[in-house]
Amino acid sequence: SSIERDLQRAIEQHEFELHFQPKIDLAKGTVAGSEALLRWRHPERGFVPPWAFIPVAEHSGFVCELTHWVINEACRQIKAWREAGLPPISVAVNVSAADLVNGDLSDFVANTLVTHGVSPRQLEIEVTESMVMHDVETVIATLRRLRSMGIAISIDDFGTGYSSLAYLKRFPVKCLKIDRSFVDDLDRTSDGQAIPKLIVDLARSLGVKVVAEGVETVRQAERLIDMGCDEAQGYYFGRPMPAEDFSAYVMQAP
Ligand code: G
Ligand code: G
Ligand code: MN
Ligand code: NA
Repeated sequence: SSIERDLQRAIEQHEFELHFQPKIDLAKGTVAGSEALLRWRHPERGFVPPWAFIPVAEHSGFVCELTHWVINEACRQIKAWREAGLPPISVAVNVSAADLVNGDLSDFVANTLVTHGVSPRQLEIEVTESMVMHDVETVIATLRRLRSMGIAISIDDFGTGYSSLAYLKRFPVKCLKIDRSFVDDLDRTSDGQAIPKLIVDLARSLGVKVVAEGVETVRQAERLIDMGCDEAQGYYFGRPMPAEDFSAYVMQAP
């Protein structure tokens, strides 16, 4: 497709950029980390949202090249923030199933960390439950290699995929992210607390961290604090923003 051809050109022409959304430590109110979200500034089409090109890139196999760009850019930014005197902030990047099945992701990550002199503790990887369904053994092997390098793995959109809880025991998971549809329900329905609470308790008993996504109101934040959720992200705390805005955000944060 024309989008496919455009994607290759877009990398060469530096049309992609990462925006960063803060993750807030709910107990302390401090910035606990960030999630990197890909943005495409197309010269004619203007801003192209991820849902319009990531599925295309996944379908064509180009997504692996895109993920490499994202990981390199995340590491470059971590280094730039460090050189600017910012406190160390972790960056979580989203990857696709193809990145895990191809198996070379851990080599690429290892090399890129070395190139930029970045600690593996500052880079995190977000995967979805559905990715586990693709070639389970290969995916687990790739995730274990990443984990053994010191990279934290989060399960994104937790509770929305088709998967069994059994994989949680086999996966080197560091964190569950409560999908924003469940966070929405927190102040919409009377039983809205049930699923977020269940995920918080599950994370607690597995000994993993839990992050709520899509927090838009103070009420949602308060309910999540009450149930013992560790971290949250969402428009209430901060939108995904360009790197310069994100560093200003961190500078003025508690
Ligand atoms: O803000 P938002 O519109 O950025 O993101 C929409 C969707 O695109 C989310 O599901 C998010 O996980 C996905 N996404 C954003 N950036 C990336 C990326 O760099 N790689 C992949 N694979 N998905 C991304
Ligand atoms: O699937 P993933 O969790 O990676 O995607 C994050 C998506 O959620 C991005 O599109 C991001 O822009 C969006 N997002 C982040 N915070 C909020 C929020 O508070 N409300 C809504 N509606 N979307 C959000
Ligand atoms: Mn994500
Ligand atoms: Na999500």
